[in-house]
Amino acid sequence: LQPKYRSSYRQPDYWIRHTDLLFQIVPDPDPEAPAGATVTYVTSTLTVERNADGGPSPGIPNLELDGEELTLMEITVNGQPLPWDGSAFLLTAESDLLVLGKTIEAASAGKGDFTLQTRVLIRPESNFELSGFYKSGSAYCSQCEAEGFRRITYYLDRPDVMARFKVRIEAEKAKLPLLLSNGNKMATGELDGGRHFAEWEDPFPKPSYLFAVVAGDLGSIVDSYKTMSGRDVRLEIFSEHENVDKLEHAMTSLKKSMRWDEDVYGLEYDLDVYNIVAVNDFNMGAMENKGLNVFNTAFVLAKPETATDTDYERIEGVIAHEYFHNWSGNRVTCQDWFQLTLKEGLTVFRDQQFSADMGSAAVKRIEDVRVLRARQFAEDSGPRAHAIRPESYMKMDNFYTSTVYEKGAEVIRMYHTLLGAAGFRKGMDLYFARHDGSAVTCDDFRAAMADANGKDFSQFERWYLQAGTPVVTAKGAYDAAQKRYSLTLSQHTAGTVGQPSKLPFHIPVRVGLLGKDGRELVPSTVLELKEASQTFEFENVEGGTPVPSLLRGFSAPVRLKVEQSDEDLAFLMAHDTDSFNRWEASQKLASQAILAATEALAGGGTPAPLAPTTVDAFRAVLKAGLDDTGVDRSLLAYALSLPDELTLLGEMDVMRPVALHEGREHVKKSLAAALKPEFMDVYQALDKDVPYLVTPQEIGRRRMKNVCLSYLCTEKDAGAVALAASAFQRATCMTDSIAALACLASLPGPEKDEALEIFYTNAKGDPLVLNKWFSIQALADLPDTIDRVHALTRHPDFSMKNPNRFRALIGAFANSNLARFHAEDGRGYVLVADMVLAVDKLNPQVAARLAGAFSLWRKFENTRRNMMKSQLDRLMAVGDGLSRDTFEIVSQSLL
Ligand code: B3K
Ligand code: ZN
Repeated sequence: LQPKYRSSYRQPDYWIRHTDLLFQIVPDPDPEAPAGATVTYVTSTLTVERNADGGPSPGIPNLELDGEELTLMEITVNGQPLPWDGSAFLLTAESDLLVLGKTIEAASAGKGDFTLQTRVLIRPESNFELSGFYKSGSAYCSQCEAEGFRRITYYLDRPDVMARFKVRIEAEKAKLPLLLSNGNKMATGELDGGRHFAEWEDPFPKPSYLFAVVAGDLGSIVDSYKTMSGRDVRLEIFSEHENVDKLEHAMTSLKKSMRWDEDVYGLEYDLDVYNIVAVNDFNMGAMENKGLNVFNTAFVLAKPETATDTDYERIEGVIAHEYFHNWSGNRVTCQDWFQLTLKEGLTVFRDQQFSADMGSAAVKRIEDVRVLRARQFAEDSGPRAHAIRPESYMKMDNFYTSTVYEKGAEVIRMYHTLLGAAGFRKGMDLYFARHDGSAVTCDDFRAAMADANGKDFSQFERWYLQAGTPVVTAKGAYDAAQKRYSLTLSQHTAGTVGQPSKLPFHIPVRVGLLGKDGRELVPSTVLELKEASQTFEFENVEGGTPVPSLLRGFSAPVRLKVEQSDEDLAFLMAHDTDSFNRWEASQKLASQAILAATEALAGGGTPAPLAPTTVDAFRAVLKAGLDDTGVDRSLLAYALSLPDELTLLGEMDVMRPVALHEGREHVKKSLAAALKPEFMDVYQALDKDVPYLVTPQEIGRRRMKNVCLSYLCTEKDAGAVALAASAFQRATCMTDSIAALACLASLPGPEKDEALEIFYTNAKGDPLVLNKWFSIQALADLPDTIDRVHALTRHPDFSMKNPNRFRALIGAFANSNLARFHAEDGRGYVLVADMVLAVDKLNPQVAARLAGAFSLWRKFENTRRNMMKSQLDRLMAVGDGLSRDTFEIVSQSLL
């Protein structure tokens, strides 16, 4: 289990310039095989070329091709079959390589250029890892990023090897009428025995991770798009036939994305077709294969009865994300996998900008920061902390992390903040002009930003080198006589595993100053904090001590420490001109109250009553919700939503999840009690029976209404049950139905089980709706949640083979029901470790991700710390029986 290091990057000794593939899906020749079973033969013809200038090895070195779970049937060089006596090639079982040595020298007259053909047998039907070529439902599909192509054929499976691909697929026509691959369709035709074929050609050289192939019997919707230069692109989205009525939103989102990338970045689509295929079994959200995206159904299918507002928003975002990859990822790709954030951080930033433009920028920013704080801050504070450009990995799939993606996007956002929109665009233009068609590095991106703007980004490199979340401390002082306000900003980043000390980062801190009357005295300005500590002076500040509004829009991925009284926070909640910071003030006000209550409860005491300032501040938000003149109710809803438990846990020196849960419930109940009539008024005013529309106004209305409902259900009494049960019965869209069910599921009495049964029946087997049904129960705040989850693992609809279903139940429980996962008796830990072991045998990527639920064990109070550690030890003890993916996570967690 050798890790790979970023520092060991060398160019390959050989390039592959042309890759011709033949896929033959045929009946399984094994007489014992079940009826209808198939195997696939893949014949690959590669034009191999010696890397003349950059290849690290002298002479004619060995060619070592990656391969995993392949059965080699035939191999030829320049059309000549190679002998199988070990003299011409070598198959190394332990390292999964096909090695060609002396053969090359002879075949290429000492030049190193030749044609290699292999024919392998693969078994998509028993590929439960969902990497490589596999079956989902009745369709065959592929997932190659990061290193799945080697499970299809022997190859130089690394992103800097870019080839032109031609693909021919042959299959039984009746069962698999649809045959797709990347690029343009060149030919189709009939074959003997009811079989047919299709041939595809992708004119753009690409790395193997962007390859895709699909064969199935699917339905679709078709549309078209005229690009800014006037070319027509055929757009088609495929799904199982019964889901074709849920594709329209994805199509609309795709067309919006195409327009937006032209408008904002001048980037145009480059092929004549753009295909998207939705499959039910998928490890991640979606995949940006050139011209043929493959999506998890959860990120495509939507209709009001089956998808929530959040689903609609997420679909729009992910469709855009994969589309934007066509430039940031495909046209310009990564030199090696350590550079993953080059394409992912950049593309997440681009999809965030897009969603901001489609709806409300402030709402989008709040949603993104909530996720970053909950997930990425946690990752950064544990043993798996890594820089956005990691230094080593064992299994690349373990590095598709919140740090690489979401913090990576924050780093891109900081360029944007430091350069402004126009400067950032100049940098992007230069990046694409310099690197179109090549595989590059994060340093190349940074250089483009610097060179296009004449700006020094050398210190900025530390964001790529150092792990951990910086803590920025702010202290202000006002000199009334001089009318001068001085702001001292200091930064410190705690050591992380393997990186005990850190150098100061280059941090953009956007600030404004407000007068006591709410007027903006100093408008938003970006301070550049580069030293450990710096003081910034603001002159001519009139009207007494101002209230600073710091880190506006969350201008850097840091934790801000600043003394703010409840009064200042209430003031900012009401008056800050920066919408994000109005929300931020509400969160800080709530956090302070929750953490104080938690401390009291953990010490066996009773929490103090809520400060009247806090109650009044929340009352004002509720009152604003009654205003019908265009207020953004999503913003209000988020201001009313208390910070989530994972974020709050990260604020505690010693993590006490159950006390925290109780502290948070205490604050929520207190607010609900103090403002019951106000919550009820808003709830009733917004509880309208109107047609379902996915507009920011309507989403905001539902969001605010449902937040009120959740407050009104915190006191677990008969009134709450009646309210939630009625909301559930009256719901006419999934958003309202799931919001009501989520409340009901944590309340006592038989109503919840009745509602769950109705929900289950109404789902009529729809997999995405059933996922919600499982999640709601895993997230419930009930004394017997763990027993219910146990029982659900034996439910006929539960499956370890479907990642969505598995995560809906087990992932939700382990990552989002902290009080139950971390329950005193340790049963939550045992259950999750059991599940890691069970799923690891089928799907290591899914298992490894779940195992991450234990990684912060050192930060918990003693009892839990020991119990979590013993589950990690138990996983470690499996030894060779553990997948490399899970081994990497478990062993790192123990560091
Ligand atoms: N690039 C893919 C992720 C592939 C994950 C491989 N384990 C999706 C995306 O970020 O767009
Ligand atoms: Zn991506």
